[in-house]
Amino acid sequence: MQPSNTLLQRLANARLVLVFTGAGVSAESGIATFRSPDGLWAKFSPQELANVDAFLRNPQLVWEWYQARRQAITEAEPNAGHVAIAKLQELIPKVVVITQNIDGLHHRAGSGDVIELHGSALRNFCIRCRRRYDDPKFLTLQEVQQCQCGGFIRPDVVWFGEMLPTEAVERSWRLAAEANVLFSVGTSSQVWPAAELPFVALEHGAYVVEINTETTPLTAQAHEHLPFPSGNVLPEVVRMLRRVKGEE
Ligand code: BV8
Ligand code: ZN
Repeated sequence: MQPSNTLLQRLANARLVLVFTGAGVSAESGIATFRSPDGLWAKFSPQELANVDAFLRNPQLVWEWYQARRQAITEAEPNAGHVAIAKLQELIPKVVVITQNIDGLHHRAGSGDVIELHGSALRNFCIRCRRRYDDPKFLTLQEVQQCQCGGFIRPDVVWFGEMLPTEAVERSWRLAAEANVLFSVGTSSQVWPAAELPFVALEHGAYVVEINTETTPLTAQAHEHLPFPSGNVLPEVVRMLRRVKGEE
């Protein structure tokens, strides 16, 4: 697979590159995506677990689902795709990762500027008084815990029907309007308002490249669709860009 000359030129002249990611970028780290046949939502729909009513109705069930996912996250390692995204920082003046993932793998791969649109599974807070509970022991306790105020402690993620963090949204939409290139990597582009981001970049003249083994609602509008695993494509993009910039 060869990145196009157009993409390489755009990257070589870019001031700001955004990398918008979803569960697919972590698939090669062994973390289940949502919509694949054996994915997280194969057994139940997101509405059943990833929402506050489900948590209030059955806090232990939702807590256990997150403990199982956190177990997978702590055992996972960043893959070649995450690492390549971090390496882009050496070749482009400003690279910002805007992720829908809650696994923290972009940070662990070395990305220095990561916006978590849907929060992080590595943090918790009390649903009633919002006190933070970031002690790592909460990542492994199997019983859902209660705060001194009596409220249940929940993962610091954005559930369906919940607002995204305002500061994260404002900064992401502002960056999308300024970006020279936006990669959309490993996302089915179906969950809003996050899915709107690549379209905002398109409207403002960014060169939009989708890296996804499938097609999505973004594919038809993207300038390029690279239908390969992100762990293969992204290292190739970095290698070719190094050569173009004479840094190899
Ligand atoms: C809100 C965190 C309202 C928690 C998540 C109708 C129209 C528009 C919107 C709505 C609507 N009905 C309801 C809504 C709103 C709803 C929504 O969008 N629903 C969808 C289902 C239609 N959105 C919300 O509720 C949002 N909040 O709208 O608030 C509001 C407004 C005002 C005031 C108050 C409230 C909140 C949404 C956030 C939900 N939280 N995650 C957790 O993780 O547990 S969503 C979760 O799924 C992810 O974060 C991500 O955002 C989303 C989609 O998952 P993906 O990351 O894309 O993963 P997926 O498995 O789907 O796809 C993986 C892709 O990778 C595939 O395409 C595959 O081909 C590809 N792939 C796989 N392997 C590889 C690969 N690609 C490359 N390489 C590989 N190796
Ligand atoms: Zn509390």
